[in-house]
Amino acid sequence: MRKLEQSWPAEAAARYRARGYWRGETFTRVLRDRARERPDHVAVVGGGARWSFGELEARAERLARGFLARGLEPGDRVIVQLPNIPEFLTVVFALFRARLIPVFALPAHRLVEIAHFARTAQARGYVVAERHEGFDYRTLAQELLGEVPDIAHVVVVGDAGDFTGLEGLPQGGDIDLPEDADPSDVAFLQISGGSTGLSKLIPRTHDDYIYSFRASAEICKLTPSSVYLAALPVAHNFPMSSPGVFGALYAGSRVVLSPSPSPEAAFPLIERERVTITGLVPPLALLWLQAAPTTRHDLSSLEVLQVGGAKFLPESARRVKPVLGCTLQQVFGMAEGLVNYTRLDDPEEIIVSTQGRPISGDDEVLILDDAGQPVPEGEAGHLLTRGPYTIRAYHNNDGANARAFTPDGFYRTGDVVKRMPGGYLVVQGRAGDHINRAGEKISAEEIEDHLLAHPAVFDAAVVSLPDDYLGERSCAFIIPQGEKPKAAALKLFMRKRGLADFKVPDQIVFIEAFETTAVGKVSRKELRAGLRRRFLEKT
Ligand code: J2J
Repeated sequence: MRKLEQSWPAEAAARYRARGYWRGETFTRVLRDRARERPDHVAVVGGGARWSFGELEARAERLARGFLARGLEPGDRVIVQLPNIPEFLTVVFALFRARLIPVFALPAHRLVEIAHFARTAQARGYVVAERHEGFDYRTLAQELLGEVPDIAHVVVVGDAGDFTGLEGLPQGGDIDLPEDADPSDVAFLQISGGSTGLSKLIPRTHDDYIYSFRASAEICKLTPSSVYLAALPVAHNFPMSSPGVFGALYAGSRVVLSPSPSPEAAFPLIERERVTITGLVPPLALLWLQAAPTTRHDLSSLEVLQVGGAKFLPESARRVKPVLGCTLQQVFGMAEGLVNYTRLDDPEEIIVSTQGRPISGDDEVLILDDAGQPVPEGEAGHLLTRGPYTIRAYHNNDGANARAFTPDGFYRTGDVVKRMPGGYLVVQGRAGDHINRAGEKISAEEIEDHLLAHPAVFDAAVVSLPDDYLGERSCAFIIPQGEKPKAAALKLFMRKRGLADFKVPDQIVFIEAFETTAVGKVSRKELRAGLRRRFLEKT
């Protein structure tokens, strides 16, 4: 079996075990335990389905045999690109049961991203839904096979066309399922926000990830009578694990999957299923705050609204309780690990003005100035962290590892934060050049590279601009080559290259030249900062 690496130094691992964070649990055991304890409790609701814990486990087992009978082998990586449908959970638990390694992609990803994940993870399988929001993923699968021939198996949920459907997988009744994973094994690859260049893959182990969502479920006070609504795309780390669908299932709660985070889709589900907790990114929280006062749906079951992924401003945060009648919880997390929460019983001022404090007493947090020295409490600095669920390395990426981790294993988050009394963090901004567009992280560098491939683009610099709705939007400054192209044509060019829609620049500004200094060219970072500053001064 091809094993993936993620390891903590022996001393740290021993400490995390001794302190009860890593309890030797695996995803398969967690589901088995819940299925034994409450086989008939409804675990998953979505589409037309209502599956109990018992049914979820039985379906996952059947599918696990199906994947292996189909020819996938334990250790193989399988890209999972599914929207919020109940099959997401059966597929993922089936992959765990078969010792296959899911690689999570978002429904918004297109050929460029999927091919990159497939190559980097050396994936052999790809599981997609037939279509979602008008997009046909079978076409994408076809294109992927052209680019990455190592993908030997495509499985489609829904009408499979020329591919194999989930229901059409071989029954595999005579296939022996492998022994369960070791808890310290890598369970799956998660996708990084991609602050520089292409997204990196994040190997998470059973031990570390299960700790993060078990502790999150405790912080969020989930019980078997809680109902968690997954409104954001469930493959994202926030709705997956903070506490997300996994934390909810761990606690024996019910998971409800909304096909979209819009009030139109989510409000009726909240009413029908008596949802108690859900999570949103700030722009969606604003939309909900706008829609709630006039909705005909009863939202009174909602006890907690979590907001995270990007900064939620105090003015907006203050409105949550009066408008929605529930407790706000700010969540500042990252797929690499560290997650901070305001606690449900924190004073209102902490809840509205901070992004919370870490999950674990063993989350080590450093806040350093540019010279690497700790800053005093209340002053802004670079956030570095290590702990029982923060990775020590990306998958197969020595260059990124050398940049992102210190020699003693701290992860450089790229975020600039202040530490307040009690260890609460306030996010001030970030050091890197990515754009946080409504919680979707976009690397300026990656977009510039795509723009430069257009024959009419001489040079390009992509920056973030403040945006009332998105928080930040992307703006590409372009020096044309020859005849100036139309902005719409450039955007279409980006889409046709197979780039996720959210990465297509929101705004394009043509300029004649970039600034250089007397000494020569300025760095890309200074260039982007200068362009942003001058643009904002003019408007
Ligand atoms: C400001 N910036 C924030 C916040 C994340 C829970 C919640 C979110 C994520 C996530 C996650 C922020 N205020 N409240 O994985 O489990 C920015 C920071 C951070 C980056 C990570 C989770 N919450 N951010 O958003 O991997 O810049 O994870 O480093 O997508 O989002 O992005 P991502």
